[in-house]
Amino acid sequence: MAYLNRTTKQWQDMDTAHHLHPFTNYKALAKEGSNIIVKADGVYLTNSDNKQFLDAMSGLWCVNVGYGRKNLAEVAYKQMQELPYYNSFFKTATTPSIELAQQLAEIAPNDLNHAFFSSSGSEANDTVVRMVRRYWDLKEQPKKKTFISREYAYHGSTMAGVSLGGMTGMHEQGGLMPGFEHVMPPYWYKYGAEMTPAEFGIFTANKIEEKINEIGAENIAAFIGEPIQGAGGVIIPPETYWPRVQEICKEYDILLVVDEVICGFGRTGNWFGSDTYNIKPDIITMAKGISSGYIPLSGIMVGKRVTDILIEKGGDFNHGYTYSGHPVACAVAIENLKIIREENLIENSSKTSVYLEKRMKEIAEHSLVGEVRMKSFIGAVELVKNKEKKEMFAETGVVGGICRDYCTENGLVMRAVRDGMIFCPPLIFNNNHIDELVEKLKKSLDQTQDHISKS
Ligand code: PXG
Repeated sequence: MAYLNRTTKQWQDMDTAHHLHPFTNYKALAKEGSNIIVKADGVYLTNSDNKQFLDAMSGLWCVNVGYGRKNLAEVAYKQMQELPYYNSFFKTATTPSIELAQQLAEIAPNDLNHAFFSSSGSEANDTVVRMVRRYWDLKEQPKKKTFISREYAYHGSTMAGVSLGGMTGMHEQGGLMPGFEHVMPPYWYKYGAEMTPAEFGIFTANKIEEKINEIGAENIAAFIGEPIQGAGGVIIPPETYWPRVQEICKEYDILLVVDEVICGFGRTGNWFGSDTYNIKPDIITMAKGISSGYIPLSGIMVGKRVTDILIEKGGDFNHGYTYSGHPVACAVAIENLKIIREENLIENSSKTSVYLEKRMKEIAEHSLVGEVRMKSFIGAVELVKNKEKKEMFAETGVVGGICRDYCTENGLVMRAVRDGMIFCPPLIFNNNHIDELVEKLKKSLDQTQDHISKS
């Protein structure tokens, strides 16, 4: 493509001059310049200097089927020629959106049989807030408006998304609306030292009950949580957590919303994280892996408890997006689901994760590593100041950032969340890729160790 004929320096200068990146320190980026990614195939990325990177993050937790899938491009090309756009407003629909909704109903957990589509995880969570509040209005309990979520939760960057989320750095930047409360997450390594994981699971679930009692159940609309908190640092809950959360939601009559944006579509060894943890949600949020990031698409799946009321008593639901049920995005998602099914990617990745876990045990031995935690194809390597004492670094995020930069230098893409090194590889990762990941990560950990012992 013509626009590829520029030098890296030219791209970087143009980028600095005209492009505001998400979640970025602009001054720092202008000094360093962006890493310009120009192509990708399988599990490898290539930048504008022709350097290759093993992508252990599936892009941004989304390219579940890997890069370079011609089928997905062909389906988009065909759909664009046949019907590039039409909406689902005013009593119309398109065939890909109907087909996708039906296929999602088949794989979704519990009795989630209806899809509402949008284009990003944030928009999908905005839909959740509006639909849940509408539900309680229709049930004639209009005071039930407040959402309970967790600290370190990430549910998006729109106003509802950021409020649902528990990132204080985002709240501080004009983010937190009233009606959103946050409780302690089941982050055992950081907070649970004095308890067994099982005790800590109950302890943190009970934080939700405490919050309900503080605010009053008559004011609480829903609890929202990811099965495993992804962008919060891959916080894997003890097995006792979700059963107790579900008991609490039932007891106090509040809806349970499960954000499957990262955990969905095979990430944890099943179609959904809800399957892995035996969660029976009233609503789930989906994005990312639904289209493997080839095209923006998101949505929510809604269960009978909500749809019965919405359909029977609701009248007009005054909510929707121009691109809700976009035919090209839905066609790509249908093909993406077909790839996942036909290549047995969920079962295969779950089997491959046994080898990943075995090799990650070697990483856990490293003197910088406090623990490695993982579930199938998502995990974190927690870097610590003192392994024996489980002591974390006083200034959070510095060492993680250093290690991430060494990884990049060594041709490995990992994400640092605070001082946790995250892996979330495409489901097509094989044993050779895992060996490469482990070798490059070991080298980066050694370099990080050297770096901090010198400074
Ligand atoms: N829910 C969850 C669980 C997510 O991880 C969203 C909602 C919002 O999706 P959109 O499509 O609006 O971005 C996400 C997104 C990171 C990072 O740095 C993670 C996400 C987005 C951007 C950066 O790890 N997750």
